[in-house]
Amino acid sequence: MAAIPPAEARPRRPQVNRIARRHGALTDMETAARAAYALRGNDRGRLTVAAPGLYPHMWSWDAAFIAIGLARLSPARALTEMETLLAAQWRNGMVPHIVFSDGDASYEPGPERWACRDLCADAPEGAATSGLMQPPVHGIAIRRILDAALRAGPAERRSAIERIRALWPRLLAWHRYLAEQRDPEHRGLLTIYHGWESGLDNSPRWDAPYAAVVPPASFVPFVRADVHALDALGGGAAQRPTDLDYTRYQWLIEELRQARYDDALARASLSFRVADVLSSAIFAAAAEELATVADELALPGMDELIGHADRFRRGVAGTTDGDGFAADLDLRTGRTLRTETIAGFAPLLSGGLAPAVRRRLVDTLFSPGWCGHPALATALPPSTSPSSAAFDPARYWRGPQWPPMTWLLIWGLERSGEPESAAVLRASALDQLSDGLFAEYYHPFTGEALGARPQSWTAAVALDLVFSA
Ligand code: 9WN
Repeated sequence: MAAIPPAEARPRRPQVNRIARRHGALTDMETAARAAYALRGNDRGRLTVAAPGLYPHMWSWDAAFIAIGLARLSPARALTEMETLLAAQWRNGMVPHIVFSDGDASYEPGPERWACRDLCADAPEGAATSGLMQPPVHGIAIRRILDAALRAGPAERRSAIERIRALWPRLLAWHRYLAEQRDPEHRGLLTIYHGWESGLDNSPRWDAPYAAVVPPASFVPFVRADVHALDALGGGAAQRPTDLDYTRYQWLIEELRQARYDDALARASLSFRVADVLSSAIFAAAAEELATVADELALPGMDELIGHADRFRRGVAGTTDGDGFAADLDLRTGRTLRTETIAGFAPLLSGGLAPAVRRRLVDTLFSPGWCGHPALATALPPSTSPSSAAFDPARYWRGPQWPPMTWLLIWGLERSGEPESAAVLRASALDQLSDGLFAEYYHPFTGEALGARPQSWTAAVALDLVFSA
């Protein structure tokens, strides 16, 4: 039996304002059953749409979280999700941020606006895709699917291992693309060309770089579809990025089209280029997870994956302040972007902090600026700290709580030797999800469900949290 470490070496139990389960809340098993039902409803056969209405297609990092949840029900179906996504991989290795499903033209920008196949020989032949990427959570998903398959019967295990072997060249090509094209200067930080690539689209992280994205007067923005889709749920404009944000998003797509989705041209010409610390931490963690898969299944590329994990772990740690809180970098101006957003906790995913610094970062996570804020309905990290001037409790990534972000932090705390803190967050997360609505995001003070619902990745992380408790 392992020796019990001395008290001072043990992680301290965070002091947070725990709340009892609300009246009428579902039990964990009821939450899981409803989550499975929601995922089934969003399943279109070989892909799960991110959410009906607002997001009727497959999104890259959503698909990874969805696979993590599906692995609890069926490793085989979880692998189908990854296979569909990776079948749409570009020839240069990029995994696109949207894979368009047939028959729904309601989302803007749709395939015609991206025009990837017309503009770039790297775009795939099959499904239409966008021309951006999203955070590389996929390696984490593959590890979780393999773990689930190893707990299953021999036939299911064998089949899952064969399918992971078949996906392996695509997974390696994806990681190589990220390491080579998105970090050509070996900073250990991934470059992104659009806020959408960060997955945290309108986070205050990007306010300064977006201020420099100025569409020409001749640019005519297309009509937004997102606000109308949310109106049906009683949400609408107040919960989404502003029109000014959207015009900038659309203009950046135009700039990318002009660069014909060529990485070298994009790096040289785009008016938005930042090093994204959260995506970089996810990349380090995913590379490490894939390296363990390579090791166990005797697959190629293990040293390369370990090399990427080391490089990006150091890159992320290199952006931190004295308390381990991480920052992004504006590559156009060379300025460090220190914002009070959830991305600051990136090192809890990638590791590499000295234990005392990591402890201070965990203390920050549970402090009144974050999970310990007295007005929170559920003690979970908001996307932006309520003490930040940029905090907006109902607007997209500027304040609400996002269940997949909570999941990532729980996962990161567990793997970085902070299991007690992870357990506290897990209990709060299950409490939030016991409304059974699986909202895209939650109002941190009222606990109100916001955005699209049922959002597939929310249902997926609910399933995983119930079964990993
Ligand atoms: C643009 C699907 C996606 C998530 C992103 C989230 C939102 C899209 C949008 O929805 O982005 O990619 O139209 O707002 O910000 O993280 O992957 O759920």
